[in-house]
Amino acid sequence: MLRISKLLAATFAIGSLTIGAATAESVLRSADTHPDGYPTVEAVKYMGELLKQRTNGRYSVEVYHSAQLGEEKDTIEQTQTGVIDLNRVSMGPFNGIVPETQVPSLPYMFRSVDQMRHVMDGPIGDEILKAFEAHDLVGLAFYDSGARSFYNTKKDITSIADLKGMKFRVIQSDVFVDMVNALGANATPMAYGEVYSALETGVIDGAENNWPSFESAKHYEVAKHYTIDQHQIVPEVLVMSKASWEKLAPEDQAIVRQAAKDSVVKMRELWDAQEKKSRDIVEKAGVKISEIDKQPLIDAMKPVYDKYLSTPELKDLAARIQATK
Ligand code: GTR
Repeated sequence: MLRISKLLAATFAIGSLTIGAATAESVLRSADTHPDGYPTVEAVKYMGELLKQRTNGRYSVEVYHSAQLGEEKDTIEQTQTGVIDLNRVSMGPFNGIVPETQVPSLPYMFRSVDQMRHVMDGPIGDEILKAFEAHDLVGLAFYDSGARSFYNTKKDITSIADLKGMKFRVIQSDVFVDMVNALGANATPMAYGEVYSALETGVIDGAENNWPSFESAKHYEVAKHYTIDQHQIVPEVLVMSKASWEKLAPEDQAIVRQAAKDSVVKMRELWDAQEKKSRDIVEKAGVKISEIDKQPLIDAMKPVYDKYLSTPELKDLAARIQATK
């Protein structure tokens, strides 16, 4: 009885944790905008399984996929206040909160997905994870998001001039807004869940994302032109609410952190397979894929870099990323 009541007390102490009827286990609530089966959703579920095994069932994770807990901007706030325990989000919506996330979000900052993985797996990644702590969050691990490219409902884009005047939805981040505007197009920041109907009704001409998002959000049904410009390789991040974190015993904190790190390997396997599957689905559905010379786009980013690499620390972070093989 004592044991049960202790468990219950521990359970209630953690913001949104709920109680499993038979086991008195504590369930961490985790948010994700993507549908069930998407690599990020499956990776967090896997992390939850590891956590359950390693705490002998005391903790587990329930993933609320498909934006059930809200759009990314809102779920981030709820994670900061401890209403949501865990959150898997793109770095983009963190750009206005954690300045260090602006650097890996800059267009053409990484040369390849491999280089991005290498950077985020090393000391630079640890440093950026740590930066979340000043903002009521604990950075646990980075996931992948491949490369983001433009797609639209109107035409094939084969040169920078084709982007002129087109209206593209972007993540709610000034880095993304400035990137699109610097290319001569017009940026419309908007929540992910609104993009499909905005494309369909012509509120926007296009958006930008990786293959799995373009496919799973069904944007390809309405936007039939995809340009491989790969302007951003933006890592995704799994964060925990600091409020939830601080209620865990130190040994449980270590188990959570390790389970999150261990889920990265799983995520990458799933991601690599999903990119191929998603590209195949959209190609079969008749999406026209075009190539573009990236150099003029890279050159156009100079003012964006000047604006965001605004302190010696951020400049140094960028230089260290670029110097990593
Ligand atoms: C996806 C990312 C999501 C979300 C989405 C968007 O690539 O995985 O977390 O940020 O992009 O464009 O809103």
